[in-house]
Amino acid sequence: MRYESAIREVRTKFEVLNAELSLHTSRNPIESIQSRVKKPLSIIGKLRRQGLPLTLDSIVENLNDVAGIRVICSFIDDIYSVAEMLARQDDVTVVTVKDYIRRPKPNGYRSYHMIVELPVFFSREKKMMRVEIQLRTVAMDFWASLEHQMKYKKANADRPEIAAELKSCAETIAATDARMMGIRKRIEKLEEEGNGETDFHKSYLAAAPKGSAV
Ligand code: 0O2
Repeated sequence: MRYESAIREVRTKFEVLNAELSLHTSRNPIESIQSRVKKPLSIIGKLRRQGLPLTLDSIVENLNDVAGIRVICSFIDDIYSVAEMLARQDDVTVVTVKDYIRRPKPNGYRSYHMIVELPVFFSREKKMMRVEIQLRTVAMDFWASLEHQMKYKKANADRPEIAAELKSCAETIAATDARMMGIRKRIEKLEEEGNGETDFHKSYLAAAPKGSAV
């Protein structure tokens, strides 16, 4: 319940940011938000692998990803914008950041990971809760979801030629992400240039005799 509450707090923060930014930019920087509380069996497995005690205190102390939230953004720069806006909020402490976008994993995995800590107020107490946030674009999510399915369900997914093919797909997707952001920026620039000419200026230009210095 505590971890679900922490997820709710963080989700609301992202929803508020998305609502405000979509007013300013007429588009949604956040496409969707998914969340999960880690299943008890996965928690036990992780504690065992790390040789940690199987107690509630040990979970709270040692595991940062019991509450997980995945924020799917439209463009690469949206990831950095919303991550920075969250980090600036004064009830949020950033515990760690792993930037697998600037430094992708050797297999090609790209995402921006943050562990944040924030207060959650319950009936009798305030608890500082940790949440793992994964921010990625729609394209990065497409790759990670399919890679996860293939890797975890098939024994041969680690063969070098398959790993190389998956990595090559990740690179194609990253290049497409960068191009899509470039296209958006060009459109925004053109719009800005168009808006720079006020209606008054446009009609003045149209009315001015050819060759005059307006
Ligand atoms: P699930 O089921 O998604 O929760 P740590 O959690 O810090 O002990 P690690 O590996 O250092 O372990 O953390 P990291 O690098 O921040 O990655 C944690 C999560 O990122 C993983 O959670 C995945 O969700 C995702 N992830 C990391 N690497 C890959 C990858 O190569 N492919 C895919 N598809 N996802 C990845 P879990 O706990 O593995 O699983």
